[in-house]
Amino acid sequence: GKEKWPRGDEKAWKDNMRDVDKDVPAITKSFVSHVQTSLARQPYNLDTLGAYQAAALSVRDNLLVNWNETALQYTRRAPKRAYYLSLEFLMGRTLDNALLNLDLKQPYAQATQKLGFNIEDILEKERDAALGNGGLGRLAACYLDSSASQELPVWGYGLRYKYGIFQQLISPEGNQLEAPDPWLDNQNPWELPRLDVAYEVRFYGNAERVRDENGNTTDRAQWTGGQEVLAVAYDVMIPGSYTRTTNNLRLWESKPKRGFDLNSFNAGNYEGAVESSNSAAAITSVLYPNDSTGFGKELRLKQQYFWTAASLADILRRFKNIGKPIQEFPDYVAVQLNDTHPTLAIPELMRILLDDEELPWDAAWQIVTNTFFYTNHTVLPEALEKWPVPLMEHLLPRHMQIIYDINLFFLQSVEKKFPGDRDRLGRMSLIEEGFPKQVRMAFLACIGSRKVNGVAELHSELVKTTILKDFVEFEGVSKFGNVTNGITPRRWLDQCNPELSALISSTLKVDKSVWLKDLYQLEKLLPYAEDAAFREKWAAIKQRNKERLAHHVETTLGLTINTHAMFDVQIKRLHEYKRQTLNILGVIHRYLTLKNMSKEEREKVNPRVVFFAGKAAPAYYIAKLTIRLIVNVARIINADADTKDLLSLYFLPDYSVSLAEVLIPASDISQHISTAGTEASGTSNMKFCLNGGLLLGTVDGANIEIAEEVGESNVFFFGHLTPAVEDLRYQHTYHPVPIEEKCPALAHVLNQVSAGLFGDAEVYEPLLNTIRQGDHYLLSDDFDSYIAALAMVDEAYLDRTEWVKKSIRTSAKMGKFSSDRAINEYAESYWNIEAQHIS
Ligand code: Z2T
Repeated sequence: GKEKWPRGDEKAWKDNMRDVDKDVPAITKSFVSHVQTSLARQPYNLDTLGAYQAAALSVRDNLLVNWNETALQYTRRAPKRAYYLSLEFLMGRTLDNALLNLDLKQPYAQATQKLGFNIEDILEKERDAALGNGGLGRLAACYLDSSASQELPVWGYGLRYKYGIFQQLISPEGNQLEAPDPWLDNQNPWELPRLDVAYEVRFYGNAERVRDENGNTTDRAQWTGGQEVLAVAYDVMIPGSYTRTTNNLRLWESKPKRGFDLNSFNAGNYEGAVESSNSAAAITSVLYPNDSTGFGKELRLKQQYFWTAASLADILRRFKNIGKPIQEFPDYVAVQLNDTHPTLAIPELMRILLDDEELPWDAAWQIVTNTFFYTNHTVLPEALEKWPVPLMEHLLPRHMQIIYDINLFFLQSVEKKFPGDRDRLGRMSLIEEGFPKQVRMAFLACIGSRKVNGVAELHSELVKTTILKDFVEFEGVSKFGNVTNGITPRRWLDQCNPELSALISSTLKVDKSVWLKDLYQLEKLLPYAEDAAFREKWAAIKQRNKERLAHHVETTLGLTINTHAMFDVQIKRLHEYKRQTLNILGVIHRYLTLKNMSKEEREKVNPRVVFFAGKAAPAYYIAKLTIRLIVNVARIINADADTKDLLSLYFLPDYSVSLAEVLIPASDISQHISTAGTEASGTSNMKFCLNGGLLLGTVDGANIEIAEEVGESNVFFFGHLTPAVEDLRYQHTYHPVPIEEKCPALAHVLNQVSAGLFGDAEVYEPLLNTIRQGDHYLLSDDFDSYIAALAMVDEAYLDRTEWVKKSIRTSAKMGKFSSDRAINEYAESYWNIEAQHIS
């Protein structure tokens, strides 16, 4: 009450402050006003895209009211905050999600109806924000939704790529082609440029050690020269579900510090001056399209430093506004590192504390190791980031010094605990020997963090027993934990499957806001599995979702799909470890079996439609060959009059979040069939199950925990277990058995492909040879049990009543997989932050 009003007449301000629109008249007014002024258009020429823009601007106004209030209350209360640093945020579309989270979908539908537009048509006009590759980026997006919904003071920090994940085109031969994703072309109403929030970020130059009065070097240095680039903030509002809390996702854009280089300009070198501007802008121009395959070069490292430096500067500035001593930094700030991509934040905070704040080394290290938390997302060796020392020395000379210092002190402490163990020192060093030497980013992230976690139980065990085994022995096991991934039930049920959402609410006799924010409530559906009338409604919704998907495919690709068949779906990034190849070889096996059947035998077969979707990293040759094989198998099978009513196959191009929202609710069975121990968690498995799809999978990642929840009788498991994998690979290498002997069924399928049954006989040889020789992902070991599992799925589908019961039971037991549960685990066990109710 005693607060001094900032400026002018308080009443004049407060009487004119906008509130959130709640009723149809207010929404109608706001929509029309945006058409008239913000868009400068008139009713007679307003198309659906214009209507989308007006609706988006109007919803944005509402979000801004809450977003400003949230920021204000956080600033006043100064609670400890958490920051989620992720190079990827795979947000998808925003409008529908915002309308649902604000509980304004109905009034917006009514207002736009009255003005001559259908809300669903409006929603379809929005482009996906696809600033991510797959699971890791979508996880970050789910965590933002859950943080806001749980009223937690969490901000995301990322990059504002001009081009998100590439658009996938499929050539007539079945090759993947990549086109740029110009997602910003129609303007983006969901971002607020903050030209006032900008930081300078340095690259290259020289780092001089500061010397003490005796001329000895100290822990401090001065970093000067090189190139300075400007980081400019763009803010994206993140509304919580059924709360005022609206958090922030801050994305950085790179800009040249000056529009042109004056010296070059004066020297008549106009082109050179413009070029230096271009190289600064290039930093945030494109998302690197690698998921858990290799990683990028110099520009990628530049992206990583640009983003971590700007984010830390911003976090530090916010901390300093509280006016507390720097030693208390970890009491106000927790930073979650989403994989090793932001690991440079560790030496960067050291640099700030040593060189700018002038803290002694130990005090700085104490702060750093209480601030950061590291999440690992893969144990595949080829995906573990390592940066060449010469590149680091050139681009970030001061950080390379600091990394050497961290390594020195660290290895000294290892030597103290394990005297004389040279092998161990070599294994644990942050620097891997070789030509060139490389910095092991996972090790740096591990020793610089308070805690390290994996993303599902099995994966977290593998982190402790494989890649970070020595670190567990050295630091103790309590530093290493697990937070099983989750998904937001708002987008992945309420938004993508509105009919199922409505059935759940009416059955539980509660408003959806209750179970959407306490997903364990779904367990109350269990008794209804025994209720025939309920089962019928449940099954009818699945059927309508299948028809919705078929309609989508019909209108976008002109293909007609049999909606009475079982829908079998595998949608994820293309990767050898995910074994789309196992699936397509299984489809061929099914096709050959059908071809050999008599007419009478065929009549007993249950029709199946197989869907694939997913992108391959542009340089991943084998993954691209798999796409080509799928497309060409589809071409042959879908045209075969003998079998096409019983088996058909579709590769849907350009997989995206919004395509997933149509595919997932339509699936009867989905496939999650990675070689045991390779898929860290998987999150689409959770999405399918939440929508009442059954799961066919290996004993891997979060599949295991899904089975624990729903019971093994409700999932279809097959394949070797993780402990067998190492032995099997050893056998493949040292005692290879010809595939004809080991797995005749698979050998036959491979031979048919080689013989040209699907055209291009020689084209597929490199792909087939990965199985014939080495077979690193164990297709020949798992093929027979995979085929047996598919047969069990067929068998189970024949008893439709029992199938629907399984479907209901699966969905009912998905409570654990809400990202609300996951984010609360991070908040309580890692970050030590508390919910802030925004009044
Ligand atoms: C990614 O999406 C994942 C792991 C990565 O390792 C990189 C990317 Cl881009 C560096 C995935 C995992 O493969 C998947 O199992 C997991 O569910 C997901 O991250 C989220 O944790």
